[in-house]
Amino acid sequence: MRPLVYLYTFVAVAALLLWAGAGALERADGLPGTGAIIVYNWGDYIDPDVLRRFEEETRIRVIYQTFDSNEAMLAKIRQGGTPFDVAVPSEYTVSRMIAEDLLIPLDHAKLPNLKNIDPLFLNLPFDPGNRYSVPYFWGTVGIAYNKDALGDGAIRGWNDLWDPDYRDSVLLIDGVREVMGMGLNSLGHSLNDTDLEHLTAAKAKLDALTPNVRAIVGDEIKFLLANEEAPIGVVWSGDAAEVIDENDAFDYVIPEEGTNLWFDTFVIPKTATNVDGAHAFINFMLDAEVAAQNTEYVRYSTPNREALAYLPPEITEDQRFYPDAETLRRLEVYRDLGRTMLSTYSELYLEFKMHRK
Ligand code: N2P
Repeated sequence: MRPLVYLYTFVAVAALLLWAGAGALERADGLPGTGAIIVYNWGDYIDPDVLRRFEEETRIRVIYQTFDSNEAMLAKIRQGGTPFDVAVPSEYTVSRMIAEDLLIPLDHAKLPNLKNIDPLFLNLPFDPGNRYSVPYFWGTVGIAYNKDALGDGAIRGWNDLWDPDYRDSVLLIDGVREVMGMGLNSLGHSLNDTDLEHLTAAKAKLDALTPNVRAIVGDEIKFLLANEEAPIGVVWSGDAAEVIDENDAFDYVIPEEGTNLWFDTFVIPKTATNVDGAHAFINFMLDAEVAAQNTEYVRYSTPNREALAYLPPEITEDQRFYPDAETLRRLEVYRDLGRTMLSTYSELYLEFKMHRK
């Protein structure tokens, strides 16, 4: 071949390779042809490596957005501006979303990994037959405290937090049901109480906690505790597990007066534009080995029975995060109290938050 022909051939082959390479990149990016899904999840609630694996294995790109409360998530989905394909409400918000016709029924044929979920977590009253939701993580609301600072066993229940010794010592997770629930439980009332007198009393009780409240915060609560910015935190269980991993001065207590047992779930909102992609994502997350990897990262409790085999016993046998049946029996699951009652809760909670000293 003449040199010029070499050159042409070289240029042609190089162009072809570039073109093919760009195509591959595009696919890896999940651009044309392969689709994308928009996942709406709580902050700090997935192993980024799991997301990467999903994208690699399915060629479906994940656009990922986060929220920090059921109420914020619900408002955004109601409003309908973003075409979310998957969302992660807790049980009482699943009920609300079903009632408001915001969800697409799941196609169980596309979720073969549902068989991995412990039947204990299936068919719960908020969604009989799991028509709309499948379990992701579960946990409790409780108290993380620094036993070196306060003394081992210093905290047993909600009412310990009102001790005048704990001035400026308590961080609260910013959640309306969580904080109002603490007020209600501390008075011996139900977390689902709708008696206005009880709710007002709970709010007054919270006001009395104000001198001890250092701050009301979001996901950063775990870093603040682990860094010993405060010795006490009202937190979700998995956040406490992470704090303890970071700082072994901490312990986690399920309050003796009772507390909330919650279940977070995957749903497909009616805003979805890629329903098949959403099912593929949920089914991937239900895979035993994926769920185990995700559980080790996120530190919440997994409802995936098959995943337990992949997890170290230090995790699965820790009664603080996998409490026994007897403990579970004295816990309460939030019920959907309806829009009006939730507004009442929110108003009282807001008043408590705003009028702190
Ligand atoms: C994760 C939040 C846990 C959700 N940052 C509690 N339902």
